[in-house]
Amino acid sequence: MGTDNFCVRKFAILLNFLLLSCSMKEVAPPSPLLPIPTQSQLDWHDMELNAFVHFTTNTFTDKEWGFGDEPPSIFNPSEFNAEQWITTFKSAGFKGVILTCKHHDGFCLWPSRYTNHSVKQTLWRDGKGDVIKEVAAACRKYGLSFGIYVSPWDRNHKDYGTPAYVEYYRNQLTELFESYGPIFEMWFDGANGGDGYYGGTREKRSIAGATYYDWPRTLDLVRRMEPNVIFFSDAGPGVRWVGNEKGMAGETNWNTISPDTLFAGKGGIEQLLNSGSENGTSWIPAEVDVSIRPGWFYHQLEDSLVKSPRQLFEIYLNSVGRGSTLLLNVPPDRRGLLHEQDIKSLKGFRELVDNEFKTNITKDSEVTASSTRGKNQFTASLVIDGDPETYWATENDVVNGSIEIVLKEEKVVQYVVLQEYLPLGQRVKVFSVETWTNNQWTPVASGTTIGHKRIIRIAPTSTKKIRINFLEAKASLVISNIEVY
Ligand code: FUL
Repeated sequence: MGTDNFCVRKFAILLNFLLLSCSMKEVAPPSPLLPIPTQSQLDWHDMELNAFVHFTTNTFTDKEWGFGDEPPSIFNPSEFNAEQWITTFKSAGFKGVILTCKHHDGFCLWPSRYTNHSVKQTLWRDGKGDVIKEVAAACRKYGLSFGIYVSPWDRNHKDYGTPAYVEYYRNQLTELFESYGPIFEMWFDGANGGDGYYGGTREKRSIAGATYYDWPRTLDLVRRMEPNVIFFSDAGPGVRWVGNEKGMAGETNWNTISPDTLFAGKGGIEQLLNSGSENGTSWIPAEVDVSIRPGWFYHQLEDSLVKSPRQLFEIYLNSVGRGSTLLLNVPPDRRGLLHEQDIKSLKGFRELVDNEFKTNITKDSEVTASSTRGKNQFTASLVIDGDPETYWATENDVVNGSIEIVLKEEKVVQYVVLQEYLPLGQRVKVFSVETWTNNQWTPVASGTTIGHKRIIRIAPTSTKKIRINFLEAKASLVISNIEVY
């Protein structure tokens, strides 16, 4: 072998090595765009579907808000069966359940040490029953997370409005968190109608919503018992109210908001809660609470008004499909069972979701991007690898770009699902979707925010190519998942 040849080979090897090490060189991932979610909030986002259960003396009085003077004895479900609730929820795809342990009327579904206004005073299970215990146990058995709603407003308690009541409320929380955990979410709403039974005084009591409950201390107390609990209230701090009870997250739905001037029950901030704020200082995503019936509690007269599978599906698109978690209320009836009509709707809803999202047609498609961060590490095809931990990213200063998906063969497209990689913060402000139709790119949808998940429904279109344009963002793009159905 001549010296020249040897030199050429050596040079080629060196070049190869350089090229290889260059292409393998890791670039740093994008820096997080603050504020970002905690791990518990990320887990909450992933749940997507939770069930809400309203059950108390109201179920037996046909009321929505009990006055607080209801005799406990009226609470007497004839066929109470927590497993029926939880198995129904599980087959409908729900991941967690939040139960009204105490609603505004003050009746406790567990035998609280701090009041007699509870299941203790009922004929149900000879006064030895405990709804919370049975529901929490069924949740554990079937792998659902358990959460509690404990109304701060208590129309039964004689001390409501004084510091003694706040002590009572905290004692009850301690009792619940110590006996029935793990508890994934705690719900405290801001309703405060004023009048009530209040130990027989039957008067109107007003409280200063921003200060009376001294929430920071209560939250500290609870966090010591359950460090990962998600607190729901209008102002969070875990998740916020979505601003309506219709099942509608904002088309623009930021997970960020500035909570300093918000408090549960403040009122007049519904629009802000619905959309969040692009430059909000805290990560407090919106939770969409809505009932499968007109009321939150069971009323026989509403048996014919249970939302249909189609209506529930629309709610799903407007909540989960807009980056929120859906908390769907399904109230048990006087038997202590979920009603047949509700079960039928839930079943139909599940079938609809499974059917509409049956086959993700991005499998084996070709994915390219307008630009990519580094070489291969954040490449475009990661958006279809099914791994939520990998993502396509752009360089730091690139705040727009597009992804093109070429399908294996022409197919009818109806839904495009987009997800941002939330551990690095929410970024996209404007996007659009195009399909390749009649030999040109044709706009089929546009939107604003994406967040945890955005489901875009388009008129059924036969196409082989889809392009998603991320037109404006707060920072470089970080897209973890794209699905097409
Ligand atoms: C509201 C309450 O007043 C309703 O009764 C229901 O519990 C709903 C989920 O929250 O604030």
